[in-house]
Amino acid sequence: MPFTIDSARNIFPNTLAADVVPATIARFNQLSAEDQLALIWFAYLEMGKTITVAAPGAASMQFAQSTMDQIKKMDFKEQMQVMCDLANRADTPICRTYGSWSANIKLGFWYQLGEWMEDGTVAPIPEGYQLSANATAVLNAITTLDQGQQITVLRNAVVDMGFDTKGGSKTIAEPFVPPQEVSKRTNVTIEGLQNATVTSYMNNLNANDFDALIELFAPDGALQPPFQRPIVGKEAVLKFFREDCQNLKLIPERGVEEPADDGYTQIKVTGKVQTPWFGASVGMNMAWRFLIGPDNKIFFVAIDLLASPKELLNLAR
Ligand code: ECH
Ligand code: GLY
Ligand code: GLY
Repeated sequence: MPFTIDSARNIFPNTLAADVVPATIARFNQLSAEDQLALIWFAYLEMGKTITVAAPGAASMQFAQSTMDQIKKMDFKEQMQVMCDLANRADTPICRTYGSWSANIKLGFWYQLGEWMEDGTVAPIPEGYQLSANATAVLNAITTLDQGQQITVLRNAVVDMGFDTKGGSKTIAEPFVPPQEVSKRTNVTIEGLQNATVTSYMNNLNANDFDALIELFAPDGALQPPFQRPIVGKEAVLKFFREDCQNLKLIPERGVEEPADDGYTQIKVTGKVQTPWFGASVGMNMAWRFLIGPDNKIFFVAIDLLASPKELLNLAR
């Protein structure tokens, strides 16, 4: 039976992903806009005690500048309205502009607003604001997660805000970064695995060499980011790499390779991933599940955020 994208999604079914992340987001989405903003504010302050944004310049903000200038000029009431509109996903011009930004630009926008909320340029969360009982429960749930899961909840909350024009218009993403010079590249080693396609995948992604990276994929190949549907086809995957995958650091640790049906090979790798936002201070526990065709091209790869560090040792089928 030949593989389909749907059947490929089920390789290594014992992999335990951090389903607590989408579950928490679902509970978060039930809250009022005011509670959502205050909850993130409190969560962000709490997390700030142990981790800090390493690279606020992880996003280049020139595309958000005019929106941020616009917000800066508003009075507190209007500013709070804009923030609530974003949380409510209202159909307003600012929410539409926000909806057209890549994930990193959305994160950089809120990073800037957070600074301004702190220094009094933008309306703060009212002093003594009382979270509802449900919001308090969600905040408590977030504090029990590991750091990689916490930053994923925050990222997903931010990415979901604003008004999504449903792929109508082009995404506004950061400028292209040139791939790293070949002489400066690092090479990963993966305990228990020697597979040239997988090693090149890791090395090219670490070097921002997306043109070389995409050539490892089959024309109808797919990539499934954590908690998302697969992105299918080389063109769409390349767009995703360019818009959302700059300056990541993949640190694979161990892997296993075994034959699958029809001359395919299935490979599972576990290890850490760092985002440019937090650098080495947050290592996310991840798995990659590859299905590679007889032509050695990637037919499918799923990237999962793992439920616990114990899962790093789980290479069972
Ligand atoms: C304030 C209060 C009002 C409301 C808001 C506020 C601001 C919040 C801010 C939040 C900032 C959050 C940040 C989160 C960053 C998270 C980044 C993550 C990155 C994960 C990347 C991964 C990559 C995996 C991949 C691999 C591949 O092999 C293929 C590609 C890919 C406080 C003002 C909102 C400022 C900065 C979680 C896992 C490994 C799939 C990409
Ligand atoms: N959180 C992984 C991604 O969608 O980029
Ligand atoms: N997915 C890119 C980043 O947030 O680091």
